Amino acid sequence: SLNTQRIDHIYESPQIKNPKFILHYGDLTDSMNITKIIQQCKPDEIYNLGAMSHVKVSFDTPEYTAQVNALGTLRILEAVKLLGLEKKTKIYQASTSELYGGMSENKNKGCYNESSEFYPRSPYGVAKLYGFWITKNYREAYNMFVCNGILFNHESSRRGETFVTRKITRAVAQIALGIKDKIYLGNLDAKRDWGHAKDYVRMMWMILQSEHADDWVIATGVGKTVRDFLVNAFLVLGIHIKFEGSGLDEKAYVTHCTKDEYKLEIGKEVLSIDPNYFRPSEVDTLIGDPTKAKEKLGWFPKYSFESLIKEMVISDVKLFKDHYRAV
Ligand code: G4F
Repeated sequence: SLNTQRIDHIYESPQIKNPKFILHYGDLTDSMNITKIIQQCKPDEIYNLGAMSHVKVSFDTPEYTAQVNALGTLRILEAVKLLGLEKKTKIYQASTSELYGGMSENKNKGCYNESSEFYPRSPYGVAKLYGFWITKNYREAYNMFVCNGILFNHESSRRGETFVTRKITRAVAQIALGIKDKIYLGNLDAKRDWGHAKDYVRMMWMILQSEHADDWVIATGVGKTVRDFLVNAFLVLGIHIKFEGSGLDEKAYVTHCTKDEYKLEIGKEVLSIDPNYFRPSEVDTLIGDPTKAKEKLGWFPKYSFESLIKEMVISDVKLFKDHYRAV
């Protein structure tokens, strides 16, 4: 991707003498390309965050998802081994809470740790399951320092616009500024454990600095619904809403506004349900238990659910204000 806007402030061109940050063209579906980059760089650490990461989209592109998320992981592991870098290069594999699948049959009933059973419910989750096990297998078979971080949902103002948190914070900012009428969402009752990406990325680094290679759950331990997220996002701007109706006919309306800057009409409809956003097999509840990370690595998240939402909404309000000022 040539979209570098999130890293332009730290990017140094290779023309600079001794640049600290260099970009390479890479593609996880291309073994030779991956092997060549690893051969050139001989890295101390690899963080494999590359994925087709949208769960809903994976139902439309299951084969591509497997190529990238499952075999892409194998390509990195095998390249490191083939190049004889097993003792030098540590690898972090971005595993995911989607491995658990949130099935009520699962004995952990929605609160998962490193010993919980896996039951992925999407092509994305199934492909990531291969990534998890092949990473563990290379650790056991070849004694490589390779680790899985089983990350629950992690968000920030840089989150992709089609994931539900950012979709909500962008829409709330647009509705409050009068740019958009309402938001369309799918399952409002899905429950997730949402943390801040900054906290989780710090933990990724800590995982590779730990004494032994292992697998780690990274989560806050707090579960909230999509509905909670929407209510809290409007509240950041002093907009109170109430829900009426049920199923596909559920709506949300403005009840009152407490900030002069964001006065919406009382009774304004701000949410409708769109069945297109439901998944063929939904993961209802995913809440993580990060006890091991806290006890063994001393990791604690610094952000709360509320502070995460506040940061995202304020950032999106600024984004749209700046945009409309510029045009
Ligand atoms: O924001 P989401 O699309 O994230 P999801 O599916 O939980 O996956 C994210 O987190 C995983 C765990 O860390 C990662 F592995 C994965 O790569 C990705 O980053 O959806 C969250 C929930 C779902 O239950 C979904 O059904 O929100 C529900 N939802 C309701 N309405 C919606 C919408 N999701 C999206 N994207 N768009 C909606 O309109």
